[in-house]
Amino acid sequence: MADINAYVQQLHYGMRNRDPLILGILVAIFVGFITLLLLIIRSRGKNKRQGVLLLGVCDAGKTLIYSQLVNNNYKQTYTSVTPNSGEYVVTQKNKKLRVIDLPGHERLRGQMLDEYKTLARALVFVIDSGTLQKDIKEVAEYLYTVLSDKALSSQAPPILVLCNKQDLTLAKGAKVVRSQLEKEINTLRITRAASLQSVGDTGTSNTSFLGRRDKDFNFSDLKPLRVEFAECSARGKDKISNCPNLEELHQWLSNVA
Ligand SMILES: Nc1nc2c(ncn2[C@@H]2O[C@H](COP(=O)(O)OP(=O)(O)OP(=O)(O)O)[C@@H](O)[C@H]2O)c(=O)[nH]1
Ligand SMILES: *[C@@H]1O[C@H](CO)[C@@H](O)[C@H](O)[C@H]1NC(C)=O
Ligand SMILES: *[C@@H]1O[C@H](CO)[C@@H](O)[C@H](O)[C@H]1NC(C)=O
Ligand SMILES: [Mg+2]
Repeated sequence: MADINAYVQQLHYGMRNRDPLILGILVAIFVGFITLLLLIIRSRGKNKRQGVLLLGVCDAGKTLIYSQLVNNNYKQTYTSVTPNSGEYVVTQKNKKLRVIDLPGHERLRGQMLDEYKTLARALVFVIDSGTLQKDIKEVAEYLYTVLSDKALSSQAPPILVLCNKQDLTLAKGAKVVRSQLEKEINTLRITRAASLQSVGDTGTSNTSFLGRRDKDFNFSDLKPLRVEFAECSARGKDKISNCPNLEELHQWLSNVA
């Protein structure tokens, strides 16, 4: 009993003696705690963007892909005039993404992209691989617009060029699509740069040249932007052919989630 009393007294004495030290430790812990809290809040803010934008020209298959991803069903689609937005859950990571299907109509897509780009965590640029030959100009111009968008390139969302409609017999594979797009964008960037010069670029729009000036255009040279390619068929299920369905897209989405 006496032992304990002595011990408690000793403890009291020691405490009083170490008061400044303990205060210092408490302040340090407090400051560390606040810093940690701020860091957590900041990283939360960065991860807030959940939007996966489905982009592409008319009839590429965006709405059908959206329907497969969000509602898990196949349905008849019609030219969209309004965006669709729905939840997609990446089960392996227990994370949610918001898939946003934007209309591809020439008159709407620019304004829609401006409206939704701040939400973009990732972009999926959908291509009709069956009619690319015919549509290459329009497709390349839209992709060029997306890739050279200042706000987007500062956010640097990962981009997937999705070569849809692989079930069609004349569909081009991802490799061919990539090289055709590179060729088309290569000429496009020259004509765009030239037209800006002839207009007498006012200097307000510091034209950023896509890729490297000393080389032909290559998707690998887009520095902060990472552009990948994949194949899919939004209609793959009812075909006997062993063309890919949406597996590559699911895999990519789980990587960016
Ligand atoms: N064969 C085939 N047809 C497809 C595939 N994906 C979409 N389609 C068809 O292509 C047409 C256009 O598909 P949508 O999903 O409406 O195209 P969209 O990109 O939403 O077009 P907009 O809304 O006008 O921008 C529809 O008739 C679809 O059934 C595919 O993988 N294979
Ligand atoms: C933008 O313009 C400045 C000076 O006008 C130049 O130094 C810079 O390299 C330009 N940036 C790009 C991306 O061309
Ligand atoms: C594009 O760049 C990559 C990596 O630098 C290279 O492997 C590929 O061959 C290039 N493509 C063309 C068409 O030059
Ligand atoms: Mg649509």
